[in-house]
Amino acid sequence: MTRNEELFIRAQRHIPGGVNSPVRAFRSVGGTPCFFERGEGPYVWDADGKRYIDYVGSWGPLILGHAHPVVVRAVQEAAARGLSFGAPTAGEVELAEVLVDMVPSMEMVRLVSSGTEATMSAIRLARGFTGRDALIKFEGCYHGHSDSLLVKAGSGMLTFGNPSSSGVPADLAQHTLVLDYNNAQQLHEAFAKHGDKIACVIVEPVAGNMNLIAPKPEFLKAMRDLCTKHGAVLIVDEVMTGFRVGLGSAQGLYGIAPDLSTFGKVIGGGMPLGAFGGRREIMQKIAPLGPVYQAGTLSGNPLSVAAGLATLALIRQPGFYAALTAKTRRLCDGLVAAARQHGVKFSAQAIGGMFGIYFRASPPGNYAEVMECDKDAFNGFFHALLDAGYYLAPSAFEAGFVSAAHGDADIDATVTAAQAIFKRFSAKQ
Ligand code: KE4
Repeated sequence: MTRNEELFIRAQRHIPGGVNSPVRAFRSVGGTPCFFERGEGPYVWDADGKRYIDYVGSWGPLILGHAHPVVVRAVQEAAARGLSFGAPTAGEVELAEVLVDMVPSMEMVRLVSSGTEATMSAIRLARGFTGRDALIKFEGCYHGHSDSLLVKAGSGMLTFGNPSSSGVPADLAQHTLVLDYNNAQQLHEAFAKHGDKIACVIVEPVAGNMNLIAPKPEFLKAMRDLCTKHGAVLIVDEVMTGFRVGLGSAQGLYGIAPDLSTFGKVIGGGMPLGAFGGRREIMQKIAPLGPVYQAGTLSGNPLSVAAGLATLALIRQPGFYAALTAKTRRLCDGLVAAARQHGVKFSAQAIGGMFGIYFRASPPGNYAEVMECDKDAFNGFFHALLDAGYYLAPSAFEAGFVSAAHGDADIDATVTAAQAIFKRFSAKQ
């Protein structure tokens, strides 16, 4: 029995599914999850001492790679001054100033401890600001696990949603309308029918939780125009895309001006940190200034703030995103060429430092097309790469991430390993 297997057996005794977040359990791909013990740069080592080149990076935060010395030192120095105060600190002021400077649409910002808290708070704020209850989200998009967001599409077109999780009250889910991603026409119809009830639209500006789906320009534009016309709040959820797809995040890349934005992952550099922010007239509704309550014991935690400030300083260095994007494209182009060489139906795309790989002839444009991807082929590919020492997200419905620490040699080794796997695939076809 391997140490990973032993740890997984022990873990399942006292932790539901043996994990503290479901996707880690490998249920989508099968097998025993990796228990990691150490990370450095693009590499992680599991409990059996096996090294992997990591393309998950803790689901996006580790844009600098694992254990970046500047980030680690910042956290160590902060820790030596005290772990938490439950009182304001200068670091939080500095981070707020940096975030407002890096995100032109944000005039004010509130720090929290996770992406879920950021989106949950932003939705409550939009409802408090507008006095309305309804919200629009899109099928396949994930914005964390607050109740109003664990909702699946209603039975009829443009009918309000039903819970997608046990424990979510139906009379809460009924305020959520779930539309198709990239379907501008449906957005127009939804606002025509419900416009005066809609508090907000929340969107992943690049979808990364149903694999990677690029937005259609007309989709984002329709969203912005309709929210403006009907007085709804546009929440752009940048928890995954924030400072991942570019220095200006997705809103800078696609030129969309949110009313509120949510952040997480990269801004904490691997430490627990989220944020929501936007127009001053909206943010002033948040307690203690306004009537919308929101709070958190560890909000703005000094160690998370130190990691965030160190990370955001390093990603602002000239050429950072050009290099990161080039590496991510090198990976995708190499994988596509290798698959084509062996006649395997496969496609891939890169947006900044995130990528999608698909066992489908071309990248999907919405949830229904994602479902056409060959999940079994992905699972076989995942495990073959894992055995060879390359760690992809353990689900066909997740995006992948490259860090600044990945070198061309790491990327090329990954492509070479994939080539051998595609060769075996084609031999079986
Ligand atoms: P957290 O509460 O997990 O920090 O953030 C929730 C969230 C919000 N918005 C977007 C766009 C997100 O991608 C996420 C979380 N992403 C998942 C990755 N699929 C986190 C991984 C997990 O759930 O373990």
